[in-house]
Amino acid sequence: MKRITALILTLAVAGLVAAASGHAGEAASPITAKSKLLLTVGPGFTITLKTSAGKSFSSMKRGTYTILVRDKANIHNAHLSAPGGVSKKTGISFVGSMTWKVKLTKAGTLKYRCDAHPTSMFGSRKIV
Ligand SMILES: [Cu+2]
Repeated sequence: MKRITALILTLAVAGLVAAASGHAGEAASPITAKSKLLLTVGPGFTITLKTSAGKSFSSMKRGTYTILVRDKANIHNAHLSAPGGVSKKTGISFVGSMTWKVKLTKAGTLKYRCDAHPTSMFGSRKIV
């Protein structure tokens, strides 16, 4: 009986450790401006922001980021904004790639969205 209890405890602790370390492929700590970013919109109804290595992240340090924007549909756009007057966007009819240099000087929330579908295609990251 004791052995079974110990086994259950071990499994529970392992589960907690796995939960604390976050999702696979997601940076656990804030990324820095050394990471280049990829903002991809379309061709379906999706907009994603990842590192160029394909990693997800939830927070980022202040700094000047290079963002490669890939706008893959003429019904969507990419619109990014952040505290300090940061506002960049592609045109909705635009299809193609462009590179943005984005200077994040203030803590807060970086937001990105498609202006044509702002309630379904959006996301945010914490700036620290
Ligand atoms: Cu859209």
